[in-house]
Amino acid sequence: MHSLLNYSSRIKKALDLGKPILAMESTVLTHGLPYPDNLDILETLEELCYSLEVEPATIIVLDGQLHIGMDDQEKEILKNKLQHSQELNKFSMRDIPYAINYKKSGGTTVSATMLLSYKAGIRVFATGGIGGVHKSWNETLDISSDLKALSEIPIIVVSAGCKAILDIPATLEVLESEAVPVLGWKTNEFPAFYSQKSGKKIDKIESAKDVVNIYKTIQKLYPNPTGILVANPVPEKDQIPYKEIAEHIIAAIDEAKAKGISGKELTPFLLANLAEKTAGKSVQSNLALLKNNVLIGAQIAKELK
Ligand code: PSU
Ligand code: MN
Repeated sequence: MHSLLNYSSRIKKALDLGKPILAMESTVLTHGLPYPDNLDILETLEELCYSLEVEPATIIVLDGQLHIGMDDQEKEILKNKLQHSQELNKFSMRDIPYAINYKKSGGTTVSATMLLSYKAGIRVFATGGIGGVHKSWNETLDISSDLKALSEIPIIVVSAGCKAILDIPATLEVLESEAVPVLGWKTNEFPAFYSQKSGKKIDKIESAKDVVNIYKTIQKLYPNPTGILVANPVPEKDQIPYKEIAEHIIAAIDEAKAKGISGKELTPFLLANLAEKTAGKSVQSNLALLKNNVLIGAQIAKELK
């Protein structure tokens, strides 16, 4: 086992016994969802994993310690920090060494979670939506390191596509350039997070077995194996059609620009702003798609065995 990592007792056991494990990120808890929804969703998602006989490994950094799976003790620490608004950062891949050195706490983004999952020997991870190319990319060069991680770390990531706050066509172009397979779960259409459809076509897969076959082929074939993005649309009843959310997105981006918000603050700002503008509808949709991604991630975790 890796010396920089702290495994929860359940994950240690699951790894020893070769039980299926599904990794989950924690930025969605610290920055993606408003309080107090973020307190409950961790339990909800973990319960869902248990009901599917898969071990959830929520990945988080607390006081400079890298946690692979959270025991009750870590959950208490997180709850306390959330309830008392103590410092919780947003850590992407490059922030991890700094966080260890200065004993910082924070949620791990998709890129950091992919890195730590890989180090821990976990091969599949469920999130809400990945980061990607921001609409302002030609002025700001704001491209999430989630895309770099997908191009370099051989982990299967299940997400509801990427948020419509991003430049979706440009995000798909980068994934294509980097040779990252983008596979639609029973669909030919790349989903747009809150919405089932983005208008962009992708390759369709039908089962967890298909994903695992493709994953195994990549390990045999690529000189530097990439990750895989499994794009799983939000359930129809929980979606916010793009037409409905588009005006809010444009307004949120304008507000961010006026306030000079950029860098790692941008995504959390836009998400919080949309939650406000849609009177919580975007949060409901976010919760539903997270659960939906855990369902598929769990199937893939089982198939990997
Ligand atoms: N999707 C969500 N909520 C989130 C994020 C994605 O539904 O909070 C987070 C993820 O952790 C993702 C990060 O990795 O936003 C991307 O941030 P940035 O654009 O700064 O790379
Ligand atoms: Mn960014």
